[in-house]
Amino acid sequence: MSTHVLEHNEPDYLQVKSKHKGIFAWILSTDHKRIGILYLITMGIFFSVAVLLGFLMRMELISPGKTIMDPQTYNSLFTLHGVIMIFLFIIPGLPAVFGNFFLPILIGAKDVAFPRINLLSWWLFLIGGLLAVISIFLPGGPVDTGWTFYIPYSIRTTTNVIPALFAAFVLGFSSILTGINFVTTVHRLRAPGMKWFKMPLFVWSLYATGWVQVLATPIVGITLLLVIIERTLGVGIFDPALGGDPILFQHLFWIYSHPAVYIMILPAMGIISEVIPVFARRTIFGYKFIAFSSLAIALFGSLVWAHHMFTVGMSDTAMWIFSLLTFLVAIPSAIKVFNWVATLYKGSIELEPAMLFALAFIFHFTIGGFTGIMQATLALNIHIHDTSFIVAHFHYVMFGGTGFGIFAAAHYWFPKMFGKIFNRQAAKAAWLLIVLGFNTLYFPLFIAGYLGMPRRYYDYLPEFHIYHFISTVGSWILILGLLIMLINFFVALKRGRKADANPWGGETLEWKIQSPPILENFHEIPVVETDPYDYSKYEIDRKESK
Ligand code: HEM
Ligand SMILES: [Cu+2]
Repeated sequence: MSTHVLEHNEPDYLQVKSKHKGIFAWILSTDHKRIGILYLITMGIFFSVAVLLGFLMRMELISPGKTIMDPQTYNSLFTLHGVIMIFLFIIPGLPAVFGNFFLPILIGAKDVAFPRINLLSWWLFLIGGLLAVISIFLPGGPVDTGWTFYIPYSIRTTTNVIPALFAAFVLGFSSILTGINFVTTVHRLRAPGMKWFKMPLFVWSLYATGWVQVLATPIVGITLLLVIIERTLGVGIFDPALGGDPILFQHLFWIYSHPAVYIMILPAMGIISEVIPVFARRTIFGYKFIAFSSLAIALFGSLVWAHHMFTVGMSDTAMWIFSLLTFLVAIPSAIKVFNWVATLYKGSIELEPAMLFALAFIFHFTIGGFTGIMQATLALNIHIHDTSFIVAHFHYVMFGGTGFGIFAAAHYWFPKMFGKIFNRQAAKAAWLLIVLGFNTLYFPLFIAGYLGMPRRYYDYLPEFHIYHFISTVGSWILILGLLIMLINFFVALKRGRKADANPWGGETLEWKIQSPPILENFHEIPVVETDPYDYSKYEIDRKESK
């Protein structure tokens, strides 16, 4: 493999001259790395806005009664917060940013299979995002239906449901195109010797995710269009007043939106599988189990949608089956956790920032997983349905899991992407605040929810005050940590020390090329001979030194 990195003096992808000038060299670029950065910037902005909305909601909830806003505003805020976090941050997050940047590199390719379609997906993402933002300011006011757009309310409300639905529809296209691109890239563009079982696990996870994106997203796209049709033409598909079936909407919605949970979590699991072996200096335990469990999660995870609907009035048989299937999805998820922990066992662990975020991921994901099993239990589900227990659960999975996966990836790959190294002490301090703040923010909501605090409520009874108060204080700590993390990255971009090609001692292909990479990633396409996580030399060293 070519390791004579520094002898060539080609400009890296950040400096490459193209036929376009200035910003156009970016927004018209078909280089997968630049597209990844475009997603990073747009998503970063959307994320900040949604965190701000979350902060405002928490301020409202710090004490009972009206604190800083009226109820209608609160409804719009949780809708926008949800829509932005889900459709503009956590679903596209890992595939679009880190998948775009690293998938081709990890399999030894120069780009994705369809670079122009890749650019088109970013444009659709941007347009969809802007539409969602514009919908806030149109007459009628911001949507207030919740991000799930449940019928019949989303047909009755006079707020701007149609532009918001249309925005989500456009975003769906973007997601489908990314999925098609990744699946094709994995099939067609692997370097010589990169057999299926030599692929890094992040690639496996993106591959499984790609299939879910392609197969599930069209369903929600059509469903959202049907709601628009229902609102404008009143056909009577979903509207009970016209003989339609509101529960049909919920089925169609969750047939996509439950698998979407795996679009969110699988790539994060893939990143954890990259980070752990590197910082434990151990060959990953159970490579094939981890690879296949991604496929199993994608497959079984697509069959469990109605666990969101145990209280709508389904037949007992349906409830039993969906409950059982949901328990089954826990198995491949647990396999991954066991394999990560087994990899850590007797490793020589280095607590670098990326590793710290990965460990926090495992901790939060385990809590999210167990509380998910609680919800899959029919009797318990009836008790905790639509309480803040659910809010705590999905924030543990989505934020504590995928969010932390994004942070792990950001710290792990930052030196490769920008050729700079950040301040590791500051990164660890940020990590500590984020973990503390996160748990202070969301753990009390489990208790409050179990005791009966409903979700999506603007006001509450005095006995819930203490939980909300602690939770709001937690949000301040969390946001402080997020700010430190962000500032640390910006300072590193401006003034960071130059990063080596391989600062963490990784074995996958991205660490064998220069930081930041050149336009076509590799000077010559590598021939792959070793496994992606071959740390046997460290393991032998360790045995000998005993
Ligand atoms: C600083 C960070 C955050 C804060 C303070 C926050 C706070 C909140 C609050 C107070 C609600 C309203 C719950 C309700 O009324 O039922 C909420 C809802 C929601 N949050 Fe967050 N959140 C944060 C981060 C995130 C992240 C990172 C995600 C996604 C990954 C997320 C996803 C959601 C979703 C989807 C809802 C909608 C709940 C619903 O409509 O039922 N949040 N959040
Ligand atoms: Cu689900």
